[in-house]
Amino acid sequence: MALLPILEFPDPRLRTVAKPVEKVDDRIRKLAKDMLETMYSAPGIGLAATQVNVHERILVIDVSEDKSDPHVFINPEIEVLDQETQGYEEGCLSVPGFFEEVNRPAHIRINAIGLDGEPYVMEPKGLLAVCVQHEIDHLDGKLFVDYISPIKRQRIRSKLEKQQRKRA
Ligand code: GNR
Ligand code: NI
Repeated sequence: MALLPILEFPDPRLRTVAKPVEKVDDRIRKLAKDMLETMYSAPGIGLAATQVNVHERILVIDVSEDKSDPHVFINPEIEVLDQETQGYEEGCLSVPGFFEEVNRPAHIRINAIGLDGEPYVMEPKGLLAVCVQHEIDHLDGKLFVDYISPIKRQRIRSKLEKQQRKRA
């Protein structure tokens, strides 16, 4: 059991673009397990490796109410299936305490590798589709606050910096 520390905005390490996982081995399986534990403990519905300062393309998600539906996506690739978008009030463990509406494609297909090393395809809907896109953004060094107004983003940045100074 290992809980990993989560980086917080505006930490520049959150802007790192993650590299593909080359081989699904015991190191990656241990990382996925620790990420799931960290996500459940937070608690959150998703976690990208970037948030725990590991810059490889792996993310974990469970949008169930009772921790009954863990998903691990390695080297995920997203295809947008049509033009429809959905708005959702997003939060982020790396931007604690702030929530803002973000619009994203509603219908997507995900190609990824599982913990068994085998490729799989999925067409997530609703919150799962929102979350997958939010997590893939992390792997590309993006945060949900990049989609809101610069004024709001700056306000969030100042408040989090102040909190972080108090803690340090
Ligand atoms: O726990 C989380 N909740 C959430 C709510 C709406 C949209 C996205 C998310 S993901 C977030 C966990 C997190 O920060 N993952 O990167
Ligand atoms: Ni997040």
